[in-house]
Amino acid sequence: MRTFMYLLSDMTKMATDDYVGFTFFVGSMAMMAASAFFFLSLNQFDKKWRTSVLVSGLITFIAAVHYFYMRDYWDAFQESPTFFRYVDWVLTVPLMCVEFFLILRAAGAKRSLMWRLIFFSVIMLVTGYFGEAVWRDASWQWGLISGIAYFVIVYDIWLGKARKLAESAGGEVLKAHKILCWFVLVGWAIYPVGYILGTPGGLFGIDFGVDASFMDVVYNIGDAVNKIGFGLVIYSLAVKSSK
Ligand SMILES: *C/C=C(C)/C=C/C=C(C)/C=C/C1=C(C)CCCC1(C)C
Repeated sequence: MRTFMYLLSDMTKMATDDYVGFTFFVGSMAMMAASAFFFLSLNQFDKKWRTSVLVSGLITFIAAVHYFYMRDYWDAFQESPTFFRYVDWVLTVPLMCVEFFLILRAAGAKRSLMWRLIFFSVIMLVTGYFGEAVWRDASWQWGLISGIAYFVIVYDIWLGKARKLAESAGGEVLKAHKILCWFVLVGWAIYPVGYILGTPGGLFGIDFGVDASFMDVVYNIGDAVNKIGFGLVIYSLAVKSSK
């Protein structure tokens, strides 16, 4: 409730050029709306699809809660809420990996595939956090390790085991898998771009001199597109497969 009061009382005070504050605000509302949408739709699906849509709702809901905090933090300190940002990601990105497992489970996906994706996503995020918040002097080295972990995930879903399972599943599952793969390849690539531009020296020591708050705008737009979009792909797969 406190958060909501803050949001209301600050709305009129928010500067018109505060793009970070604005995107935090819009982001939190979009994540909330998406969560309500996913949760309330659950009953219309066959049982085996409910978990997938439930996880979509959990992803946007966890993000919404973090967005309320991040918006307050930004409002109070005019500083990037990097810690909350990464806590949000470390909870939601592994859940996105779980989604790949859930849609491929009927085709025979093993838990080991899920844990492998989760493992690399955690490595990607923890090393990214080190480079962005802890050892900024070594930001490109940490960013590089993070990038390698990211490519392992991209490889697994595009060309590795997950791809083979999607092909053997065929039909709507294969279609959905392909769209999710594009989200990971293109939608997720927004984040390293934000990191490179917003963290001094983020790319082999090059300083792009971009204001750090720029990174927040990039991450906020990326989150909305990726989390809600990802969820909608799962939702539409569940709709089509439940008839
Ligand atoms: C909902 C949140 C999502 C989908 C967040 C995804 C984040 C990434 C794919 C971050 C990747 C990074 C790199 C590949 C290198 C630089 C450091 C990171 C953490 C920004």
